[in-house]
Amino acid sequence: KLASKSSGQKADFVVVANRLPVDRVINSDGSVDWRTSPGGLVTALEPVMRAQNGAWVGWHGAPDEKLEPFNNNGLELVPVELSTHEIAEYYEGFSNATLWPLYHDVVAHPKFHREWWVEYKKVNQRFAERTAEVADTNAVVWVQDYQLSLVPQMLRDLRPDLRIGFFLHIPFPPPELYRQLPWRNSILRGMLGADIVGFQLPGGANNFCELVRRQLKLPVQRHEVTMPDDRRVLARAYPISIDAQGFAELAASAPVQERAAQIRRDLGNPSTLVLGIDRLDYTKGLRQRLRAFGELVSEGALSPSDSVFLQVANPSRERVEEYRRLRDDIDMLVGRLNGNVGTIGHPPITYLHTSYPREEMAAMYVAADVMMVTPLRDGMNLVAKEFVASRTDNTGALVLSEFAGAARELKQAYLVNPYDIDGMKEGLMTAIQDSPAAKTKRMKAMRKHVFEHDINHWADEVLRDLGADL
Ligand code: GDG
Repeated sequence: KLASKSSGQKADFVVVANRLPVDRVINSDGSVDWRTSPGGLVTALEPVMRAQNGAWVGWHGAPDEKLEPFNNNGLELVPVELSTHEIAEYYEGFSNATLWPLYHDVVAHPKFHREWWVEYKKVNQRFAERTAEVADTNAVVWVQDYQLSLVPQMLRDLRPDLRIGFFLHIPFPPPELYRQLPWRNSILRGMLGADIVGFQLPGGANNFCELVRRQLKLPVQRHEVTMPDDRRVLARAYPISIDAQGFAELAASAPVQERAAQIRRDLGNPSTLVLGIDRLDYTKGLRQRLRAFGELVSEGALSPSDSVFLQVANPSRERVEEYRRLRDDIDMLVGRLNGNVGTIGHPPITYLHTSYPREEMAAMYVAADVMMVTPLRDGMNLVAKEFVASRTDNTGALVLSEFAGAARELKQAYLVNPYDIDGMKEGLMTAIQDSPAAKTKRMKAMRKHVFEHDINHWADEVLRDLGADL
């Protein structure tokens, strides 16, 4: 039986997420290393993990492989094994082809398969069991995201002594949509196993409370649910953020500044560089954004000889059918637009289907004149905040979808409705043509907000409510 932590000790603070925050690298001599993936969550929680004798429970990324707990750079990692079949049904199926589209306004059709649900329950139970083994008496456990929404109650059944938090990184949909889910009540009950249920926006917390009231007939007052045994569950918003300081420092560094200048030169020194960076996902509004830009070029509002749209799409969920189709659609759309409106040496769209190191991302944020973040629905969208943090000289403009969680905070962005192609064209043109003074005023206000509400602020709020603050 797998022991608790690699040291044999139990943990006072446990993060539970589908993935461990590390990637395996095989060195040329065949030895194995684990590289910490540079997510905001790890950055924010690392100090707490160290100070509180923490552990992270999650899948290590390879199918059909059982690993013992191990320590990497002072982070205690507890792997959960997943079979190929479970990855297909729990992860690619129920998580990413049922819950993901359902929670994002059904912009793609959610698939409901009873076999997937069986695997989802089974895997959630395994995560709960592994966590129960690792957590010390009265420990604080923080469960992340839609892949693990049953874990809070499963864990409470095993370990009623624990203090449990749950955070949903994606939107929580309106009752009218959520109620389509055949397993709607089970998922609500799963989440209610936590003491604190966190959402990106107050709207998500409201939707949840409304459903709990309607579906489970539980009393809810001021975002506090009273359970049949009188236990209280608090549902509220904790808008996630980024390591703003870290991004600003990286962006201002000499190598990144030089690289940014190089990127502009490589693109032919356009007078307008428009940037998009997204995971290749149908929620991100890539089609609409490309169409809006393409129309502006073909109508002559933007000239292909001095306007460039740089779109980076990170490969994502490539085994899910909908994502494969999306990739083909985007390939075709980019090819068609460049074919229609490009001139020799000036394809207006530079499309890159790949991912980059953080330094390169920062250089792109610095190089751009306008950043377009136009999801059809997005829990928060960290790219928008990273762009803002990177603009240390207060230049540049952000075109932002009203349907990104970030729009609630970044009110000085050029806000657009991504379903409205004409509105998006107008928004982009305004962002390009506005006076530098107007742009600086907006950028300053957004930067102030992001620096005052960074990832540490977010983690502090959640951990305080969980009673785990330092
Ligand atoms: C989910 C929710 C919510 C992207 N490309 C590269 C790269 N990235 C990094 C970005 C950013 C992150 O990935 C993407 O975060 P987003 O928030 O934009 O989007 P999701 O992946 O959909 O995240 C979202 C988020 O969870 C957090 O709660 O905001 O709403 O959907 O940090 O910089 N990083 C590197 N290379 C890349 O090519 N290194």
